[in-house]
Amino acid sequence: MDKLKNTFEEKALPKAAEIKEFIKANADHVLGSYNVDSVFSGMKGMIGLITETSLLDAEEGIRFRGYSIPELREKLPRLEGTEEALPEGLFYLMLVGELPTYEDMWEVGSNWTKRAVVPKHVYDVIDAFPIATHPMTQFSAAIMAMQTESEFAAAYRKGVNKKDYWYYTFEDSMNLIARLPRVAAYIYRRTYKGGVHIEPNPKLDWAANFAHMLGFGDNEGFKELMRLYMVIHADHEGGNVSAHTTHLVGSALSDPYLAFSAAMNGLAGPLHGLANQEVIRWVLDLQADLGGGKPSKQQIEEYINKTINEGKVVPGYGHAVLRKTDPRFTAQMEFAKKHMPTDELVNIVWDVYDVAPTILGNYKKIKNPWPNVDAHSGALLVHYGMKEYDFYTVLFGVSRALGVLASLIWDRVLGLPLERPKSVTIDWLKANIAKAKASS
Ligand code: CMX
Repeated sequence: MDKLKNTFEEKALPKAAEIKEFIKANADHVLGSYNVDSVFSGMKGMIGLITETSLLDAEEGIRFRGYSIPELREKLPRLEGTEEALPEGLFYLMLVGELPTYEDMWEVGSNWTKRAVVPKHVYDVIDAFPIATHPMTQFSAAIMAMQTESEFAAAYRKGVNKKDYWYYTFEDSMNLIARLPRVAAYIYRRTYKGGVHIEPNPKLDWAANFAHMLGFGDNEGFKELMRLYMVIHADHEGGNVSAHTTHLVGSALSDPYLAFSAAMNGLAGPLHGLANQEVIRWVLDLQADLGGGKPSKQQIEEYINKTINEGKVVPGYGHAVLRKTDPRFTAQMEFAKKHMPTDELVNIVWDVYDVAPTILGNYKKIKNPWPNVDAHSGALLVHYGMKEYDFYTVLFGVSRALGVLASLIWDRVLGLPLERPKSVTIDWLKANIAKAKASS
């Protein structure tokens, strides 16, 4: 068994036993109450999930196993001569629950390098799509094509004991994470670079190797950006669409490939991960509207109002949980201030940030007028030459695998059950309310 799997087993199995005792002892503890509005608000704020890897606070933002993004950027191990923490270390932290040593982080990386072999038929499936197919559609289908490799599905078919589910979920999750950069880079090079592909470089860390396979191997700035990008997009507790979908589909004991592909279909929605491409499209449309150049703050204000008056959303702003500037936005802003402070597109993003919260705040229905993670990421990518914005959500997806698959392994260790919330009809609701009123 590999070192990470051993470490995980040592930590997770006693923890699972402890949690079972905790559930038994506290089963009657009331957590909250909900009303008709909660049911019609997409279940926002209703506690219904357990996710160990991260926790989101509306004011402060995300904490991964208790560590905020600035703390992670300081405490997670990094390579000599570089400044950004490596996603390998974040994965270790989310899975094991403790900060990794440099060696722990390194072991995760070499483990993924060994597993990063994509079967040929996966490339054939991608190549069967018309070239103009959206990269997220190609990505989701490629993950489905990899399902032929599922060790969980094979073990289940042979009748594996449920106490060993986690073992095979771990194998599938590690294989998937190892292979996703290769698949994503293949889609990028096929779609935008004439099908000229670049072999992996096993000497590089996971994010830098991804940058290399995308075609940015000579660009140290882009490699640093990929390290940061892969860390900050990895997890956002359990209720967001991609994390929740992984958990929900996985709860039917669908294997990690089936669950993660489904999650990517949710990430491909414009209210979730697709917002990162929509932000750049929105800024370019704004510039085109004005005949090019850098818009003034007043022109940005007018364009925000125009967008809302046309019944559309301003992409990159608002959040279902957050009520302040997303620290993932701030981390990218700090990166940009260091590496590209005079970039025009980056400066437009900052000008939007200067004016949008006040204008959006004037629309009383908008609960959060502040920027989310997607408001900044595209401008950084454009700076380094990745201008094909339809591809951006695939980058988000590769990173998101780290958090949601670490969580899926925990789901199987904890033996979490099939998810099956109750639904009712509106007639049922009316009758229920009428009955309550009659008896009061
Ligand atoms: N622009 C215009 N209107 C917005 C808005 C925005 N950025 N954010 C919210 N609103 C509107 C909603 O569309 C909704 O309008 P209706 O009542 O007419 O339907 C109203 O304000 C209330 O919405 P809310 O309670 O504030 O926000 P929700 O929790 O329903 O939705 C989110 C959250 C992110 C989908 C929403 O803010 C939005 O659409 N933002 C733009 C898209 C975006 O950036 N998504 C990425 C989120 C981060 C991620 O998952 O990657």
